[in-house]
Amino acid sequence: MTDIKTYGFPEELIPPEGPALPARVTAVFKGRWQLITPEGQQYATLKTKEYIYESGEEFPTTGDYVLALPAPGDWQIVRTLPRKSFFSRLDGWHGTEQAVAANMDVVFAVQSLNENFSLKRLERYLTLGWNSGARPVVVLTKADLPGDHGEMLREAKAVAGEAPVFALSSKTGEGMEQLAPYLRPGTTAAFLGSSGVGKSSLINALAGEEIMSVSGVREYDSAGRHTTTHRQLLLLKSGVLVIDTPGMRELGMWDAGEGLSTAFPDVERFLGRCRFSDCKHEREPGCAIKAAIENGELDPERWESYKLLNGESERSRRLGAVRRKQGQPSKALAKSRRQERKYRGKNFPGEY
Ligand SMILES: Nc1nc2c(ncn2[C@@H]2O[C@H](COP(=O)(O)OP(=O)(O)OP(=O)(O)O)[C@@H](O)[C@H]2O)c(=O)[nH]1
Ligand SMILES: [Zn+2]
Repeated sequence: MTDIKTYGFPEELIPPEGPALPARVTAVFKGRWQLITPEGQQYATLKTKEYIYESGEEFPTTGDYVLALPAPGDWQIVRTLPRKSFFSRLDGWHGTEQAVAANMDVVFAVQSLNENFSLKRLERYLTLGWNSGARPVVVLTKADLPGDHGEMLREAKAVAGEAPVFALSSKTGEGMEQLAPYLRPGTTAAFLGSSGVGKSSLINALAGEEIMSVSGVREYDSAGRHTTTHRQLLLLKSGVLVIDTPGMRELGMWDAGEGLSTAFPDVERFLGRCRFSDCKHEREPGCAIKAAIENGELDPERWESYKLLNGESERSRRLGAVRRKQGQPSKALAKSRRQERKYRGKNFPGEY
């Protein structure tokens, strides 16, 4: 018997009785889902009636809590339970939103304290983090490298807003203890950051063992053989769950609306205050944004970042709308998205 609560499964989502059992998606392959269930690891497919014919159920992704019917071979997934948070990318071909990771509690926006340090990138990860519904935490890695990191730390804090900022080193372990409050057993964590900032090293440091390589997850079966069908959701010895899916590296600013407002409260407070409601904030008289920049109330750099990310978000939304017009079902999607937003407000018991 596996206690799936150790995999983060919230108590209140566990169905009172069968036949379907609660499970969490640990990896997604082509048409096949890897699950952790009360009966250990299982593989499953989607039950056609629920997912295709009635087409109301959102396709499960890594991290999803699902209900599945046990079977001698592949199990059958019958329900995707409401998501607490999720990352999605725009499926450019179908014009639909595709979830790539679900039910993260905390999202680490990772940057390194070297020449790759970029506030613009940090703002992007923070926006994605807030928009996912999880709690973003900024991690500045490689604090062991020589140099005065005070200025970078201050700059990061200035753009992070409500998100905490920590400098640490996976190599020496300095500063790692600051993450403890965000990494209680049963917590699901995801990591955003460009290649080389030290995400894998950080995960290894948290795991206390080498589970990640630069090329991705290294996992071995009980006989010590390398397994190719690796997990994308890992349970660390500490009880923390780590999500690392290929799709997370392709996140765009798809529908970043809510995340932008949370990541840029300093910009948002001037929006909607211009004389003309369709103000482009360029040369119009009575522009509140321009006035705020001129009198020093709004940092022009922040405005530039906001414009860039907002523009990206609008473009992908428009692309999605066009594609949907060409005959893609979107009602169910919009509905489930609304339900999820509602559900998100609720914290799981025992959570910070
Ligand atoms: N000095 C120092 N080097 C580090 C630290 N963390 C990671 N590195 C080095 O930075 C390089 C990249 O680290 P990775 O952990 O592979 O980075 P990543 O973000 O996972 O990169 P991708 O797998 O390409 O996404 C490696 O050479 C690490 O040894 C640290 O805390 N201090
Ligand atoms: Zn304006």
